[in-house]
Amino acid sequence: MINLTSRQTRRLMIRLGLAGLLALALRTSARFPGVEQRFVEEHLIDTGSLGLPTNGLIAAFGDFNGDQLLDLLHLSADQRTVSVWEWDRTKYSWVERQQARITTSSDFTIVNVVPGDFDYDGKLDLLLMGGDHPGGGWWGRDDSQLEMAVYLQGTNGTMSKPSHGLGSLKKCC
Ligand SMILES: [Ca+2]
Ligand SMILES: [Ca+2]
Repeated sequence: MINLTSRQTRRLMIRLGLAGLLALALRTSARFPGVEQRFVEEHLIDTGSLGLPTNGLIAAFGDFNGDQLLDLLHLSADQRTVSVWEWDRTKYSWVERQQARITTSSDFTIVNVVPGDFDYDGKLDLLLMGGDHPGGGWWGRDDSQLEMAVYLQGTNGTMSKPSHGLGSLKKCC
């Protein structure tokens, strides 16, 4: 058995403590980049289109089919077609619900898409805003008039425009 004086015991404890800190520091440094890298860079991952069209834009979001997965509302580049794209978790891709596609007449350019359940039946409907020459948006021109049209979702997922219109808004003064 080794007999240590209190001074030697204190030195030994300090050395053990320093050795422990050194070991901890070496172990911690392995978590930082450059020692044991799991990730090469930090940046957004290009996943491709995931089935979505490469032109136009995503105009709105909503759970269109009620499966609690967020779906996308795509507006075509000519601003005359709105299509519903549902997320398919098995394919890991967006799939268009073709029966829900809405194409407006040539005198209705869409400037806004507002999803909502407008008839309170539990199915998501669409309010389209636009016009023949909507200009620079809501307050774009003095003579601009904004038309609105509601499309209700049917039982089979189709979209239908009700026979009665919502009218229009016109900038005044
Ligand atoms: Ca959904
Ligand atoms: Ca509805």
